[in-house]
Parts: sequence; C-alpha cells; structure tokens
Amino acid sequence: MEEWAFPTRYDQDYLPDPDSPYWFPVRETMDPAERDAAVLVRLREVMEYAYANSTFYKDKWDGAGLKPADITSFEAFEQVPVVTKAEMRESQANHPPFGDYTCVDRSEIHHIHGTSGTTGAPTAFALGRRDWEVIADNQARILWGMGVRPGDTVFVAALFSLYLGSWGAMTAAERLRCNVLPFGAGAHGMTARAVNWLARIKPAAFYATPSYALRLAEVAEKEKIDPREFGLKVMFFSGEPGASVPSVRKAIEDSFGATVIDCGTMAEMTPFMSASATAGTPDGMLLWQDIVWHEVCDPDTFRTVPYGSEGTPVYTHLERTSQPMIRLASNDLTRWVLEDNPCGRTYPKLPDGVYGRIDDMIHIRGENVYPTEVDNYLRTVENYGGEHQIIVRRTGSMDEMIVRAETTLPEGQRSDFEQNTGSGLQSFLGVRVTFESVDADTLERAEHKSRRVVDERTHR
Ligand code: 8LQ
Repeated sequence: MEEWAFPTRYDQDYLPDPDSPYWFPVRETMDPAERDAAVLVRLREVMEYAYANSTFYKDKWDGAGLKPADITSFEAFEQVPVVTKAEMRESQANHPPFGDYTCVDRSEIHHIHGTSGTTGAPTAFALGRRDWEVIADNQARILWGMGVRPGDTVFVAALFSLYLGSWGAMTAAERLRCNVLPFGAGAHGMTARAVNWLARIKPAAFYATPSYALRLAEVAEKEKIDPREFGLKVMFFSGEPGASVPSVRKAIEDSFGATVIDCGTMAEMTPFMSASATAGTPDGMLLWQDIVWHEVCDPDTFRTVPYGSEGTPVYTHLERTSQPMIRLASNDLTRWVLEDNPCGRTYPKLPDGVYGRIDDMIHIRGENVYPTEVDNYLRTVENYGGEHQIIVRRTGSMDEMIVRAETTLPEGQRSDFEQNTGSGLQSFLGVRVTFESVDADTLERAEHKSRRVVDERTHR
C-alpha cells in the first residue's frame, strides 16, 4: 500500500501518472478484505496513540473496560463506545478551549475552526500542522478521483470563516497544484459578483453547498448569463443533502452542464471528503476506507448493519493526530452497499448519499418524512418557484405538516397548481400535507446550508 504509515507524512511532491485515474492505484483498487486487515491494525495504532495522549479517550475506554490492545477484530472495535457531540462540548467546557481529546500541544495547532451554529456553545476544532498537510494530501487525492487536475482553476464559493468546507477544498486544490479562487460566499451582493467572476475566469471546478449552487443559477438568470457559459467540468458539494437528491442533482446538472459530485462527512472528521463520488462513479458517495474508517451502524446499538441496510454513519480517523475522532456518532442516516464500482475503486458506497440528520426527520402520524423528499418532489413540478418551507405544527395530539412553496404563476391562476402539487406531494410522501403557494422569490435563499423546516411544536 502506498505511503501507509502512522503517524502519516506524505511526500509533498508526489503527483500520480497524469493518465492514471487513481492517485494511489494500490490503495484504491485493492481487495477490500486485504484493505480492511490493514485498517484493523491501524485502528489499534490510532487507539494506542489516543489512549497515551488524551485523558478523554483513556478515561472513556478505561470506564468501558477495554484497552487498545483488545482491538484484534472488527467485532471488538464495534464495542468501542461512540463519541457524541455532547461529550465533546462537555470536554471543551471542562478543559477549555480544545477539550481533553486533543492529543497535541497548542504550539502544534495550525488552524482553529468551529461550529457556526447560533444556538448552544460552539465547539472548536483544533487542527495540527502535520494534520493540515495530511488533510490537504488526502483531499487532493479525492479531487484527483473527481477528475480535477493540476493547473485547473477551482472556484470555492463557500463561507471562509469557521466553516471547514471552504478551507478544506482550498487546501486540497492547492496541494493538487490547481489555481484556487477562494471567492467565499455570504457577503451582500456577493452572488451576483460570483456570477460575473465565474463567467470571466471560467474555472474547471466549483465547490459550494448544493443550495448555494441553485441560488447562483437563479442570480445568473437575473444577470442574463447562462451558467453553462462558465464552462465548469466538475461541481463538488458538501455540507447538506442535495447532490444525491435526484431532482436537485438534475437541476444543478441541467443549469450548469457539469458533473455533480457529492461528498462530505462532518467538520470534526476533516478530511471530510473521505465520503465522495468520483468521475467514474459519479452517483452516491464512495467510502474511502483507508483515509477514514466509515461504519454504518444501528443507531441504538452502534453495531454495523449488513451491506444493503440503512443505519447511521460512525466515523474514525486513521491519519489525524491532533483531534483524532474514534467512533464519532454522526446522527445522520444512510444506506451502504459493497458492489463493483464503475471507476474500479473497491470501496463501499452510499448509493443515495446521506439522506439527512435523524433529528430532522419529521414524524407525522406514524410516518417518517425527510425534508429532502419534499425538495426532491417539488423540483419536478412545473411552475415551482424554486424555494419552499415546511412548517410542522401540533394541533391537539396530532402533528400537521404544511408545505409552503413558491410558484411562478400569478395569483388567480394557481388553483390547479395548488391542488395538483398538494395531492401529488401527499401521495409521494404517503402523509397528509396542507399545501400553500406563495409568489416566486419571496422565501429566503440559503447562502450556506438550507433551513427549510419551521418546527412550531414546543416539544417533540
Ligand atoms: N452533511 C455534510 N455533508 C453532507 C452531504 N454530502 N450529504 C448530506 N448531508 C451532509 C465541512 C463539510 O461540508 C462537512 C460539514 O458540512 O460539516 P458540518 O458543518 O460539521 O456538518 C455536518 C453535517 O452536515 C453532517 O452530519 C450531515 O448532516 C451534513
């Protein structure tokens, strides 16, 4: 296996053979059982390292009665208790500012990022200098898999602040010897400027959230510029479901005429692109198991579910030394499979991407609805105005779901639209829905991740 060692340090001058679709042909195409055997040894090494360098992991595992040396099988690894975000927040509160799961000295920290949520205490992410280099290398390798090449221009249209997505895309593209346009997002008037820069620079690759790409397409239309003129080859997305939601994906492909690639796990798990599609396998996300160990688990027992089944992703770093996450519970939902991938990589795959967070699932009269399913349906409807809201309300003991969608139709000509879309949505979702329409361009567009659900229930 190429450059397989812990702690990891990659040759910073390495670039693959220009004709190779793979950065590391052996690691990417090897027999999965052989790879898993190497990963098992690595899991033990990472655990030894974390046990020796952090009181968080030492106390957690001592409390569970296990030692890194016990991890001689994946069955044993699945007994390792998961790490929750609540535990990380508590650790940072008790051991400010980075928590006692940080395994390096403060002088080794190269970047500090964090959660950008406006509610609750933020969590700080401390990324070591060596880790930053390894992250860049890991993600350059994944960009190579997406078809991005040295010399390509990569346009990064995501917030350059606490959010790791933009920085992770930038550092990866730099390592790949691309030219990076760190455009950012979120400032007033910036989307129209992005349209003009894209039309002028004509980058090969583009990174953002899927919501923001659709926003950009709308603004381009207003500016009378066809996004196909940007000449984009690859658009890669992370941060929220979308790139694997069929009608959202199609809307982006149709608007921009580029290959859409879904990627992304969690900011804590940076290199977050370790779940990513490739140029040869553009649908779903492959789990690059030699970079981060991805398990799909039963959300109650945190044991892996068989391939073909649904569960929640649990992630383990294989190369991080600053804040290694060992069995971090994502609280998301997905389904995984292991089958032949057209690109030749032998990784398992999430064929439908990550559908969403377990907490965001809406429970209506015994049925579960994902907000992304509403999005998926509405984007197929003629005269849909491009944005919607989902309002969940409790009337008596029943939960009620109201979908408020924009339409391009003028008032007075909407009754068929309302009736057909409402009943179509209801049969698509299999739950009762109250449907309302509003004027196009009246609901707020996301500059980052969409927040379409307005939950008016005081408790669930
Ligand atoms: N999340 C992230 N990527 C997703 C995807 N491709 N599909 C579905 N849901 C996705 C810095 C990267 O963008 C990762 C990131 O967004 O990290 P965050 O900000 O910590 O948010 C993580 C959550 O975003 C995940 O748990 C998913 O719910 C979602």
